[in-house]
Amino acid sequence: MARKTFFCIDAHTCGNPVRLVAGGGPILQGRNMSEKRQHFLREYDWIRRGLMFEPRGHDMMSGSILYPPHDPENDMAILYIETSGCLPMCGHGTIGTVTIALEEGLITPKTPGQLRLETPAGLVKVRYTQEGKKIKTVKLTNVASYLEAENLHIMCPELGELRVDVAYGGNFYAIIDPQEHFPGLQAYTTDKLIAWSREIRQQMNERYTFVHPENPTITGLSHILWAGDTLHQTSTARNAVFYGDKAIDRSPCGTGTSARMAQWYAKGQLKPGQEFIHESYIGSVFKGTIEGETTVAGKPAILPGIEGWAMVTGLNTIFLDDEDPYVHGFQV
Ligand code: PYC
Repeated sequence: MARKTFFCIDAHTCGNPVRLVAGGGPILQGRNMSEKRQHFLREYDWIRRGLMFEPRGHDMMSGSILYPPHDPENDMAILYIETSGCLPMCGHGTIGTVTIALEEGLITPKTPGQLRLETPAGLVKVRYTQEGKKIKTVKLTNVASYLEAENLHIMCPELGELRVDVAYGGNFYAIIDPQEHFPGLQAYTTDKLIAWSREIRQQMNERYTFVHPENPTITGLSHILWAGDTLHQTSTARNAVFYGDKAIDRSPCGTGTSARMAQWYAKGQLKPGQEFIHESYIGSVFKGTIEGETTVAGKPAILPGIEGWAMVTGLNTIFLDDEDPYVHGFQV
């Protein structure tokens, strides 16, 4: 019998789960997190599937594994694991991971109140606030985010032809604003949004190629962001972000918020100094800001600031046992 044990700490960021693997993660080869991600995908993806999919996880499950930084100036390095795969970057995952790591004493920041994190998509800087042992807010400055393409057209079952923009915020997003054609998000059930998203993602990836111009390991459109009416008057916009095969993000989605801000910025609808309060499908909120302006392969880009909060929910020691027919998880 071979049984692997993973010591996990669970949390949620504004409603979306984060499972931090604090012990039991594999030793990975690579000079940076992008290379380590490739090694993980080649040899250890069974760990992701076992810890994220049913029966140990569920459709929305998302998590991370911590590694020592490659550059001694930085505080830690993060690998993201999720039902959707091994993301280059995950915003809600970062907010949850930072909260867990600080509250549970997994890291000691070089500078109190600040962290420098190596992610597969690049360096992410963090500022956090604390009351006693509790982390109250985590604000990350994400990787450069930009509008990749606009006014693409795609056929959606039932909704017909839709206009789609594609933006990068650490992952590639198709951004669809159904209000241009139909009433707001509340008009659709999650089952419909999920089924349409799966179909649209497949069509988009068959028809177009998405590769990050500065990191060719970041490829493919993985997420669909449906824009919609806000629930609260104080919010700027609301979304339902689809990922994996059956997930709608319960948080406002950090990389999705970054992509949406980059889209608005490129169209002149968002300027440095303006806040972008982004609501999730369940009404939880991230505060978005523009922390810097830059370019990616000649395209105007921003460094999005994303602020949110997370709550640690418990400790979870998980076994992956070879005798279990569902050791590597399943999806229905
Ligand atoms: O917060 O970036 C995010 C994210 C990606 C997938 C789910 N959440």
